[in-house]
Amino acid sequence: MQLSRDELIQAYRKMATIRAFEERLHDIIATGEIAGFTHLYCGQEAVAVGVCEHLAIEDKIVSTHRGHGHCLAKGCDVTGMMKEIWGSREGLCKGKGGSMHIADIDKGMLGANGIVGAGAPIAVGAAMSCKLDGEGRVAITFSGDGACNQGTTFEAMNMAVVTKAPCIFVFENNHYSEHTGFEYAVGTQKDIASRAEAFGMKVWRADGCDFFAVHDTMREILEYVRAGNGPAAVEFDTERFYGHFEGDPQNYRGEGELDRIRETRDCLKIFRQKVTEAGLLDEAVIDELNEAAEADVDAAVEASRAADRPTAEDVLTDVYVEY
Ligand SMILES: Cc1ncc(C[n+]2csc(CCOP(=O)(O)OP(=O)(O)O)c2C)c(N)n1
Repeated sequence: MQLSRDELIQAYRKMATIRAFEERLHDIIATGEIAGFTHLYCGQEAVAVGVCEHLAIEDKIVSTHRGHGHCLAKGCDVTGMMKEIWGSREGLCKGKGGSMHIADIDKGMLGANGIVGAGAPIAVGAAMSCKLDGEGRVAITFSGDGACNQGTTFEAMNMAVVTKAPCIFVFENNHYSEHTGFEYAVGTQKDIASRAEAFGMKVWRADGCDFFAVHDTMREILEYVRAGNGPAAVEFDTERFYGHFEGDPQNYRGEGELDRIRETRDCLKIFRQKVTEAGLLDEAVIDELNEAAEADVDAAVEASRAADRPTAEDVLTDVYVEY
């Protein structure tokens, strides 16, 4: 299905914002100005945006340790995110979540998560509640090829099938779990989707570097799940441009691998090429969207530098939930 001009612009602007946000983080973290462990999502933008462009605020997502892209795609505020990563009390989670534990319940973003494989069970719980509400809402869990090896993910897939929960398992296969290649670590038929199939789910597979492939695939999956067929799974083949964490020298990459994927598998470049060749958007519009994304990130960085730091008293608040 053809997207409207406004839809194309919105999707590209979100992808460009994620890219600009993370490239800026990459530079700033190298200076030591931001503390904490950070995992960048650059390269995978088409997956987060291609999935989330279909969702309403009432649909839920659960993210991973590599969560900035998912958060921004679901509508989390750019400055609130930057302040959070900066550890400011003005951040989305008052600076207590940091890069790996950002959540924004009002946006249906149930949390990034430092525990690999912890997202899927949370999403199944959210999906069960969507089912009880009966309003056609879904819950989506993003998991990497590493997370698909965790028992929690298997249990969650089984539970989703048994309860017919409207849960979508989005597997982002970026070919590495930390420094271990997925061909080495993922058994069976050397893919992830077949595992979900074995649990009785209908599965899809698509190129995660092509926004349009992701978007079209998700449309089909959402129709299927919202129609009450129970859970579904999809494996997107994607690439990560930076190391596992910021500071990772990536010695495990093949020779020329990073240059090759940046040249041929960059989802922003692929989007640009597709829309300009089809005459849907011209180069100047894409350039303006890149500039607008950079300006948003400039403003977020400036605001984060000036933002309040936590006080000693802040340590004692939000420790326990009161019911
Ligand atoms: C339960 C658990 N085991 C191990 C780790 C350490 N760890 C952090 S990220 C990661 C690899 C995750 O790989 P993948 O799921 O493919 O996601 P990617 O980093 O590729 O996005 C591991 C093993 C952890 N955080 N939690």
